[in-house]
Formats: sequence, structure tokens, C-alpha cells
Amino acid sequence: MAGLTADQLARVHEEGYLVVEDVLSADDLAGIEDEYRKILDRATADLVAEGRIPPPEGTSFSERYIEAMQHIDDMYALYQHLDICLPMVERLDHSPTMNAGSAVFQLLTNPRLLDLAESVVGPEIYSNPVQHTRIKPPARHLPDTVTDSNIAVTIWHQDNGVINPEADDTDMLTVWIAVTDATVENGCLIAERGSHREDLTMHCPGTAASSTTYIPEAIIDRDRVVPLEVGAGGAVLLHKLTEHASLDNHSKAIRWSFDLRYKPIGQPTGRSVFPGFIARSKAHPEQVLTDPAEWANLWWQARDRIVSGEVPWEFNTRWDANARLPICA
Ligand SMILES: O=C(O)CCC(=O)C(=O)O
Repeated sequence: MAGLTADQLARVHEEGYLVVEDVLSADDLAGIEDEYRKILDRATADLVAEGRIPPPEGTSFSERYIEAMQHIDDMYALYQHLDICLPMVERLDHSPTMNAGSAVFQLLTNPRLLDLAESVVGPEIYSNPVQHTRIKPPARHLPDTVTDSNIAVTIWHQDNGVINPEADDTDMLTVWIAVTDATVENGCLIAERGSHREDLTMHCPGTAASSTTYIPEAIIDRDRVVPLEVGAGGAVLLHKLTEHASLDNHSKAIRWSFDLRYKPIGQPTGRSVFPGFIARSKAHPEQVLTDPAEWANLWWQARDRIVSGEVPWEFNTRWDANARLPICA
């Protein structure tokens, strides 16, 4: 696949999002599923040995993940093995892990994804470390206390609103990849058409009930909200100012996606404590990172630097003053 057609690019600029089907191949998806299956099996075996969950009965990744998530007292004990980012908790120690495996690195550097990104951000491409995998069990299996958007529904936000202000002028593109089909039933993304032309909207800071920064529902123009259904292996491109959220998963299986971000080399990432890398460069091809182990090491080194206090552990606090507004109550 080459990059976007002129018509697709015009739609990104006009609507603030674009659905692109069939970006990843069946082999690409199989590599990811294989890596994740091994991690899940290892993590659940440990939890079984610790007596925290019963031995799994299901056979598929989806069944085993749902089973484990249903039984475990703290879902993050399992989930943090699977995310592709360190947790943004108040105090980090050496225990949090993440998946910095080679299948994820292959995904971040997948030429078809980079072709799409290049159409929007140009040929000098930096992999911006604002990134997650989201593996969402059916909503009926989630206790009300679980509001993290990696596992539960995602509430309205702009990606620009959840990063640090230093990156407000960064041309950041979100590339959201469906590992399973994403449908209205299982909780696909929804977006407000054209909202990227309205600048940065006010957000409310996360609360005890919902740890995630969000745009109040009252501000969303429901008449312009569209579901972004896409098949497994397809992608959704989002402008950094596009207001978006996800639906709940009302299916019987998981809804699984990755959200990755790219930007031109040299602009701030908005999460400078985390490591990004040069993913493609025509000007300096020798600077492109190609070794998955080197990428994984960047994350472990970042964790060490954060834990030792060498770098300040700062996340977006720009909306904190809004906590006292009635609309955020
Ligand atoms: O996948 C989701 O539920 C949310 C993704 C999202 O909000 C994002 O990529 O910015």
C-alpha cells in the first residue's frame, strides 16, 4: 500500500479522521497475536501459581483474557504486562512492566503504517511515545470502579488535550489500529466530525471516579458524532484536535486495538519522559532505529531514570483548575 490518495488526505483535513481498511496483513496480525498469547500465558501462569486466579479453561486469547480479568482482584496486575507504555502512576518504582516486544516494534515501524503517516506528517517521521494497546473485555464483566480507557470505555477527549502543553504546536497524528474488528457492538471509536477545526476544547481533569482527562458530554455536538467501524487490520487516522471517544463493548469477546502516534522529527512529543525514536528519515536514514532490543532498552532506561529522579515525572496538569467548574463536577 502506498500512502493516502489525494482524496483521502482531503478527507483527513476536512473531517479530522479517516478510516483505512486492510492496512496490516494477516501475517502482521498473527505476529502480534503470537507475542501477546505468550505474554498472557506467562502472566496468567504466575497468577495461578500465586492463587489469585483459577487455571484458565478457555482456549482463545479472548476467552483467556476475559476469564483472567474476571477473576483477578486488580486488573492492572495483568494489564500492565500488555500495554506498550509504562503506567502514568503518581510514583513509579521498578516493578511496572510493559510489552516492549519485537512484534510491537514491527508494528510501530510497519512500512504501510509509515506510508500513511508520511502522507500527513511528511517524510521525517518520529514515533511519538504517546501510545497504548487497548484490550477491552465485554462491559458486563467490568466492575464500575474500572474506568481506565485501556480496559473500559473511553470518554470524550482530544489527543492534544491529554499531552503536555509543550507539544501544542506539534503536528501529531494518531494512527489507531484494529486488531479485532471494531464495531458499534464491541465498542469502536466515535468522533465528532470537523471538531479538529475548533481548536483545543476545555477538558476536565481526571477524578477519583474517572482517572482520565475528559471533555464533558454537554459540549459534544451529538448531531456530528459518527461511529468509526473498521475491520481487523484496518486503521483510523485522527487529527490531534479531533474530539473522540469509544462505545462500550457489548459483544461477548474482547475489542483490541493499538493507538500509535507519529510526528515530524524535532517537534516535542508531549510526554518527554518516555522514549520515542526516528522511524523513517530521508534526510538521515542512518538515524532510523531498526533494532527492537534497542527500542525495548530505551523504555527500561527511561524507567530507571524516572525511578531515580533523574528526570521529572510530569504529566499534563493544565486542566486541574477546571476541577471546580460545575460542568466538571
Ligand atoms: O481505543 C480507544 O478506546 C480509545 C483510543 C483513543 O482515545 C485514542 O487513540 O486517542
